[in-house]
Amino acid sequence: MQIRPSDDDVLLIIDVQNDFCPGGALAVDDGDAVVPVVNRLAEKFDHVVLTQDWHPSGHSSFATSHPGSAPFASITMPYGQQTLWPDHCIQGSVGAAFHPRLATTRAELVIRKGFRREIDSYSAFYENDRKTPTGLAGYLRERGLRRVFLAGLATDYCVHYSAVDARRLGFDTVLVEAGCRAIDLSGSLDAAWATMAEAGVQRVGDLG
Ligand code: VGL
Ligand code: ZN
Repeated sequence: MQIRPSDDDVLLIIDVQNDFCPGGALAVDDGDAVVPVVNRLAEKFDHVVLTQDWHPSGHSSFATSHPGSAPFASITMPYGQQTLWPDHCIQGSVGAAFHPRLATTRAELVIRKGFRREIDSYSAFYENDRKTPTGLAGYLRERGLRRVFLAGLATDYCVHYSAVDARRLGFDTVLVEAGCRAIDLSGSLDAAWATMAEAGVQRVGDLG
């Protein structure tokens, strides 16, 4: 599919960080394969925004913060269900840094998320209560950006939540599959595709 990004399009690159790449604390299979793809995509856009998962140590999404709970278990938090993860993307750590080959220089904005100990934030737009904004929607609107293209890690978590919220906020939303890889925890990828389709997220293989 050929899409010609216009000057009110933005590429939102989600969480291309060392901990989500092979060898990292929460490695996504083949996660580093997205790096050349998103670098190529970024060349096509006038506007590029990056997100960075950015947790304090002892974050409430870490299994280690819940004695007796294992990584990848699900628990009930005041804001709803939360999957527990291995400790990852600790503020200032090498794991939280962008992949060394990610081209970051053209990014206009880096939005950090998950920095409050008591709540996780998968989406670039809202924390996991789905109510507390990160400020990204206001930024995009004030800049006149209307259509959001997404790529990055992981398809079924942070990319998925960001895409659904972008639609909910009224942005045209396109997910570029070649630039994404998934965690796929007990059917999470199929569920994510279904939820995104229902929300009106457009899915394209790549941008020609
Ligand atoms: C992510 C789980 C925990 C992601 C971040 O970037 O998809 N997944 N934190
Ligand atoms: Zn995280």
